[in-house]
Amino acid sequence: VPLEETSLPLFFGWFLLPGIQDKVRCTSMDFLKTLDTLEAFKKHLPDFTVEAEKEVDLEQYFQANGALHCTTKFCDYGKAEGAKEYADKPIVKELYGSAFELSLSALFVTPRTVGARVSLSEDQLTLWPADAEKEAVPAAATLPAGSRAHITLGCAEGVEPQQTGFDLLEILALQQEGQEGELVEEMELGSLAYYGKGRWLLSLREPVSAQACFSSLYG
Ligand code: 2AM
Repeated sequence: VPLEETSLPLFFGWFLLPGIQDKVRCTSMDFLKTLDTLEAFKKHLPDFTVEAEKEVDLEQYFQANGALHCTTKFCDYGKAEGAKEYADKPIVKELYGSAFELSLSALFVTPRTVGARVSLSEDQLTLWPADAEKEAVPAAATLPAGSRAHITLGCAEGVEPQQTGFDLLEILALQQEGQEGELVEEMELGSLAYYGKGRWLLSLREPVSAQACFSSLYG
């Protein structure tokens, strides 16, 4: 990469502090461990994986990637549209390096990704790019800003991390159309609903509050 292109990061986002990363990973593991033992999950297994398997070990199925974070703006070292404009925003410069409390309100699993939904506060939304939802899934264009905010917890083999945000938006678009999902089970962590095509959403009874630093990764 030429030097002039390295002045912008791969992405900006909130990076979870180490202690809370462990907690979120454990919560996610507990959820996956429970989910693949549920009768309802086994019943819908053909929607989840096309392979003629009778069982799936979700903890093995998803690969975890690096440090847990919630991407605000993917810059691709300046190659992504709007990257420089975002980096030059006064609010981005002002809040760079500041601490935040993110609220994790749900966990979701699809045949492609597992992630946590992040419910952004008004303050946090000032760092959210205006076009984040529009550039993603067409059906998501009318969802409120910040709907795509998430933490990728794992991806199935060969799946790109940006898929996690698309998967979340798909579920939220269904909710917006009035599909509440099929309530499957009250779990210790919250209520689990099924949205078809292998899509599962666990609304957390108690949102997980996660300390995070707004920063960027050069990678
Ligand atoms: P994620 O935010 O869903 O986890 C580095 O690849 C990071 O930037 C990952 O966290 C990834 O996905 C995010 N990312 C990659 N490509 C992206 C894109 N086109 N739009 C938004 N985020 C992207």
